[in-house]
Amino acid sequence: MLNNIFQKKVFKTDAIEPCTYQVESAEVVLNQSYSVSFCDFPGIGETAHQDKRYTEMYKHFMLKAHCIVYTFRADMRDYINDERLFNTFSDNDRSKLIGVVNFVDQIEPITRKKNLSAKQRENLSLKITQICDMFRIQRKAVIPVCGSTSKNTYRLVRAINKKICN
Ligand SMILES: Nc1nc2c(ncn2[C@@H]2O[C@H](COP(=O)(O)OP(=O)(O)OP(=O)(O)O)[C@@H](O)[C@H]2O)c(=O)[nH]1
Ligand SMILES: [Mg+2]
Repeated sequence: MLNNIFQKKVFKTDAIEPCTYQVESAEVVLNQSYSVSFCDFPGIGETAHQDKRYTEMYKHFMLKAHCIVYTFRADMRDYINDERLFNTFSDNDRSKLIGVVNFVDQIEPITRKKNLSAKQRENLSLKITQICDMFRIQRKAVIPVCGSTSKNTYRLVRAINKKICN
């Protein structure tokens, strides 16, 4: 997703193996006075031991961040790890949140077509409602994106821009 924003392979990705174990960041220098740091974090849910370490790490960085983009997957329905993590978020953390639903191309019923079918769009809308209700996020703060086709990347950039300019 971040690579789509940069239109460049800045952060490592892998089809099979987890590959982000530390925070990795890329700096965008806007001018002599301003720059924006984009950080990629390891994801939770691999092992309980890692989750404990990552939760501490998130807490530390979330204090400093101006915008937090939290990614859910459109094709997964187990939320236990997200729930556990969201319970640690303060109101201040929440005010910086943008929810992303990634992998929208993989939402059921999967087709290999470029655009989502009417049924996929309907299921995506239900998925977003479910996420908003479970995690108390406003619908306008949840953006469906597709990491493989860059769909909605621009919408995400605009939302990030709005958060960091506030
Ligand atoms: N089909 C599809 N593939 C995607 C999408 N977004 C990312 N991918 C692919 O999913 C794979 C995993 O992506 P990563 O960026 O390595 O995953 P990650 O969640 O950051 O995992 P860690 O870095 O290990 O925490 C890569 O092959 C991406 O190209 C998407 O929306 N649709
Ligand atoms: Mg990663």
